[in-house]
Amino acid sequence: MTELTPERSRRGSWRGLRRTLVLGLAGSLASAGLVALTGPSAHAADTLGAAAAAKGKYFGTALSTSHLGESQYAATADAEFNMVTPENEMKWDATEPNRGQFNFSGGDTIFNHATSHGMKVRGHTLVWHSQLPGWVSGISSGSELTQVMDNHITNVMSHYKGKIYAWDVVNEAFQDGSSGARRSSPFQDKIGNSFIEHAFQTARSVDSSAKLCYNDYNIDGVNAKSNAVYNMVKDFKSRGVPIDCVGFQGHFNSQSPVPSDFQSNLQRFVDLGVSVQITELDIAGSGTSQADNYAKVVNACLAISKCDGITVWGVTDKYSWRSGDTPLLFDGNYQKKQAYTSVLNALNG
Ligand code: 9MR
Repeated sequence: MTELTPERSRRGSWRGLRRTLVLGLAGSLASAGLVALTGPSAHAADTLGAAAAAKGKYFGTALSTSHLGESQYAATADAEFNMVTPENEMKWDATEPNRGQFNFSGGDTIFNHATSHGMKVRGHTLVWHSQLPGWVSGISSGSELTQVMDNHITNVMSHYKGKIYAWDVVNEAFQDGSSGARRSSPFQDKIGNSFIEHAFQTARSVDSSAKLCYNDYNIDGVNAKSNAVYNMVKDFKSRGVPIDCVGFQGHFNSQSPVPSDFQSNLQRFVDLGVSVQITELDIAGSGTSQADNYAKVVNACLAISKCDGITVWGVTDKYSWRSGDTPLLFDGNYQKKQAYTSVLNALNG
């Protein structure tokens, strides 16, 4: 029960007086036809998830089972975010370490934690050349690998059927640099270009309720790699290959800063008929420059109605995959950084 201290009481009566004055003034202006009388202005949300939700978006984090037992880690995640991506637990090496033997223990731990705290889950990731068990890369026949890929997608998606907000169906299939070519991978090399659309078709047939995303990094501005992804999405849309979203990972540092054409690049993908999501945001740096860069990303997403939301790639700097860059919103002691305030203000703006 809240005690009414003299201080609270004073603030209370000042608030009451101020409210009377403001309403009185607004009422006179309204009757004079000078302003429209609207309801009380919305209270600014005080968590990232709530602020994003007020704008029709989500704000998520990657979570790892390695740290869930640390109370501040879990408490910070639970308080601030409304979407979760398992950082490693739904990848191939975790879910099918041996052929046909599926293991959902880590994925389920993250899924259950998230959903029991009111957060949704992005599935990450079904087909990726990395964190891929040796038995998969050892398959030499394209038709056998296609069957194995289909079986993997089918089992993992069936386990979570109807419960996942969006799946990163295929991750990082294009090369960096100026070629715009597909990256060499077991899937690309043995199945060929068709592996991506095949994966999306299988995914749709297993769980039609999840949004299906293609996810990649270094595609945040217009460049050869993002052009290649753009052309793939355009082609998929023209041929009816099921794709709903493109994930822009958003790993930024001084060599790859937030590009000035970030928003227009997102927009050109939206114009193809997909939504866009910022899926693994982290920005190297500190202080005002880091905070400003975060605000740029948030403002770009806010400006695009079909930008579904933003996920940062971890809760605290100390557990970031690149902790030396201090790229996240909470420091190693779970204190809110300047970047946190900048994101919250942008979301509330
Ligand atoms: O953050 C993840 C880290 O814990 C893993 O060791 C690493 C292994 O590849 O993957 C990291 O997450 C990656 C994500 O799954 C895909 N995009 C790049 C991310 C950072 O490497």
